[in-house]
Amino acid sequence: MMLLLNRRALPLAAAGLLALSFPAYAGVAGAPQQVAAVQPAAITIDNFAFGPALTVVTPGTKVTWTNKDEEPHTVTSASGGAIFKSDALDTGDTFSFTFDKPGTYKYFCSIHPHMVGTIVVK
Ligand SMILES: [Cu+2]
Repeated sequence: MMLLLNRRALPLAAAGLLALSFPAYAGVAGAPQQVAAVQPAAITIDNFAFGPALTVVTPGTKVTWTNKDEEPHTVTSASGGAIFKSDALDTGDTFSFTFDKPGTYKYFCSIHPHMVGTIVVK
């Protein structure tokens, strides 16, 4: 194993040790090429409702819906062109979509169309 620690690997090992010693620097040492990480967003489906009903995210955000209801639900884009459309999600199932373009994206449950939500990307 020591034979694999060549000149390229040593700085990485040192960076790992630095990250362990100084947790605040862990993100910098772990992903030096990443300028700004976009936080994923989570939406819960429960009691026949999307929560939160309105979610504001920055471009590039991956939004994940989780069905915590006992009923199947879908996440279906109401905007023109059906930008995203999940299958029926059973209890515990998830659906994810990454929103790259700014805009307002309304969606609903195709099984229970009174269930509506909005994603604003800006
Ligand atoms: Cu539903």
